[in-house]
Amino acid sequence: MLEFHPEVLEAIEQRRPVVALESTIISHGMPYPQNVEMARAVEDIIRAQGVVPATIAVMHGKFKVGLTDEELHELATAKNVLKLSRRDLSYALTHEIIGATTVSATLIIAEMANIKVFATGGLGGVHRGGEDSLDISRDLEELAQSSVAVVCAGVKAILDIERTLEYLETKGVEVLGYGTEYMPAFYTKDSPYRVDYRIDDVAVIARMMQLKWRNRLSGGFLVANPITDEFSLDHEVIESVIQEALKEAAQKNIKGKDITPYLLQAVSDKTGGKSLQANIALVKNNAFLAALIAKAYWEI
Ligand code: PSU
Ligand code: MN
Repeated sequence: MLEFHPEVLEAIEQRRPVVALESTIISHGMPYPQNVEMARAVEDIIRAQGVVPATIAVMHGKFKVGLTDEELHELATAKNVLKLSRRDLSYALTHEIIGATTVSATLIIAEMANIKVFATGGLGGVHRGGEDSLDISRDLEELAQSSVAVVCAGVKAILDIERTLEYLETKGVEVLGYGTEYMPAFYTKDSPYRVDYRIDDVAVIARMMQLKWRNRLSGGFLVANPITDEFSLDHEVIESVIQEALKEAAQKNIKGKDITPYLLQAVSDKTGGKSLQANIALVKNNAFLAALIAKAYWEI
């Protein structure tokens, strides 16, 4: 079911580094045309490092590993794109509909394609109130099961960061802070919660990946890469915006897989698009770091 873009296939055959990218951030995370501009820019940042980007999605009954420019555009503009996690994959394949992969589904397909590094914006996690709703992103389960390093700007501030870190500990996922001791909070560069290990050197991350997997310790790494100061939003402002958005979502009874896209959109509206700017900047920043990690991993 895997269908490789020729550029990606060539890289895999020649054993050159590849970085996987998710597609829900394109279809559900950002409006058009910023979404497609972001997707193209991110791919170019990776290529500029001599690494091949592979945006992952489900289209025409196939697991796509790398999209053509037309496919990227189709995904960014199509209506009713399905947001996919593990349980949606067979439906999307059977009905040949366009499906955007969340971090969780991207991890599954990246592992099938033997891609070891993956860049995204923010990882899903335990939602606020998750102790009652049981809303815990599938992202955490797949990260625990997939031998892939995910580079993200931490956990979205719309989530319960502390419980997400506890959950990752239970599941055996290393949480590495790139140049930081504290877990970044997506729009803001840190939170009060500590990461397991601060690592300042990509070669060390690559070495940890190699030693973990070579010693049959399967499972993923979370590489938390803080947003840069230039784009980091004020913590107090973003917190009050999130509180408001959460209240509205509860009033409108928005739940399940709709809650994350709803909150991202609401936060963007309430910040006059500032959070969208931050989101774009942090994804680019993560793509760059992921490319460096992929290169360092391939070097050893
Ligand atoms: N981060 C973003 N935009 C997004 C997401 C994350 O900046 O759209 C998406 C990712 O695809 C992630 C998903 O895997 O949200 C998590 O959704 P849920 O909370 O329903 O598991
Ligand atoms: Mn959920």
